[in-house]
Amino acid sequence: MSGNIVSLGGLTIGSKAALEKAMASEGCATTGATGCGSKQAPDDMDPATWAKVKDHPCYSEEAHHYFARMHVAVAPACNIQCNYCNRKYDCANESRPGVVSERLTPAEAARKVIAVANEVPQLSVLGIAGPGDSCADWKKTKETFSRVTQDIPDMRLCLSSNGLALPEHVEELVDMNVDHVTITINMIDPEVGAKIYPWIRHGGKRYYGVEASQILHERQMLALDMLVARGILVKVNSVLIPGINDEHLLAVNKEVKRRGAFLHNIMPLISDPAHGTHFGLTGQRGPTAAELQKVQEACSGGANLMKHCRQCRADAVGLLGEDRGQEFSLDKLPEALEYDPAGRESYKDWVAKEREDRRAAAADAKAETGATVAETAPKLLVAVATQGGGRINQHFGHASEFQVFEVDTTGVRFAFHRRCDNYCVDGAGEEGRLDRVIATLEGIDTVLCAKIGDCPRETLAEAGITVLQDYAYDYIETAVSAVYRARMGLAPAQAETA
Ligand code: CLF
Ligand code: SF4
Repeated sequence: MSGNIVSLGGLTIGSKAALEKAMASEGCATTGATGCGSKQAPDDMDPATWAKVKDHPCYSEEAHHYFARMHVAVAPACNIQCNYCNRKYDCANESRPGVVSERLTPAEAARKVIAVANEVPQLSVLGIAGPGDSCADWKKTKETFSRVTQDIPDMRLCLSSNGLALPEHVEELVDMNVDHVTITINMIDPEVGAKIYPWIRHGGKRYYGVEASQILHERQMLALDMLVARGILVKVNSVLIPGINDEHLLAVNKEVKRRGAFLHNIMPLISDPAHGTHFGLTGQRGPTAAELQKVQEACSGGANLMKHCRQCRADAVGLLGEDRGQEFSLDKLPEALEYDPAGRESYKDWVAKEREDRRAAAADAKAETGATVAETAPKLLVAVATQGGGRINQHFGHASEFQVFEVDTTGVRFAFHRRCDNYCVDGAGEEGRLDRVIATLEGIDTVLCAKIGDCPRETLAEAGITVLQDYAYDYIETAVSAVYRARMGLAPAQAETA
């Protein structure tokens, strides 16, 4: 168990006091001092790549425990039609459809970014991810990025695009120091594409069917090649559409790996008639969790897979899985705002130290597990309630998602997340919700949380799920390893107290 017990639960809005308290407990200065802890790359990554991903919550699973992103919806126009999109709602490339976003001018967006940066020290990335296409509405995207970097030079810029207009803007992206670009690539075969894209608009002309998808495919591959050649990290998003591209995504994975994509994020189609999309209205369903997992397993060994995507809204604010956009709607922002860098700078230094400590703890736990457990020991799935920081720091009843880790003799790995309605409402548990949480946790052996009451713990035990609060505020990897050793009978089990 780690000796450094710090909860990041309070490190959110109005949190400078909490930040100082957390950092003081780590023995760090609170005034933005540098050099507090190691900033070295992990063993399996070169330092240049690490410098780009270490504070990007989407490009590094580890970083998503510490850093937040925000999206601004500034570019509503689009140059293609996807059968899963209705632009009255959000862009389904990077966001959950079904909720209308607040559209912003570039000046409004820049003001909002300052407001969030002053209140959320975890903020590291500004993304433009719909509704619409960031490159089809290029002037607004470019103006937003240049306004923000004038105010906050260290803000990482990230954009998402369908790729059609992307090749025209690669040089400007390089000039603006954009080093993360996502292209949504759902096919490399235009016959498959024709089932996803009814039309595109390119060079002032509209194209339909297979011809449209052929052009889109060529432009996507060109964009990918150009970005990789310029050293920009490319994440490829693919929407998994059962019966249309499920088997085909293996070929997509191989091709984007061959061309140098950094990550491949296979996302489930979200389809509902209420969204008014072609797929929603014609009954095209999304994949089950098992179908998604099957495709991801088929792709293992190819391009690195992103598994911690939360399919964020186009106006999302906060850590992945968190949605704090409503706290920063335009009507709540002051007219004049000045950026104060102190909170973000101090936080970055604190994370560097915390990260080094967590890594050392995880390595110790891995060594201990590998040394003591038989080679044939089975795999376990352990769900954790966390508010970030890589620690078990959330009460069971407050969790609206659980991060699930798989553990075996080779170590602890993030596997997937499961969402649910939180069990506690206004301080009291709701029976109906507990049933749904239990259904959400199907297949999970153990849940780790900071606190749980007797009643829900016993109900979960009857459903075959052990809940432990003994590892409250420990690092996730350390705790999951300890649970594993206990389950395998090779270490003393923790008492299951409530
Ligand atoms: Fe936004 Fe996308 Fe940049 Fe991340 S989201 S533009 S790369 S900063 Fe991240 Fe959200 Fe998944 Fe996107 S979790 S939907 S992958
Ligand atoms: Fe909709 Fe995005 Fe597709 Fe354009 S690229 S049609 S905004 S999902």
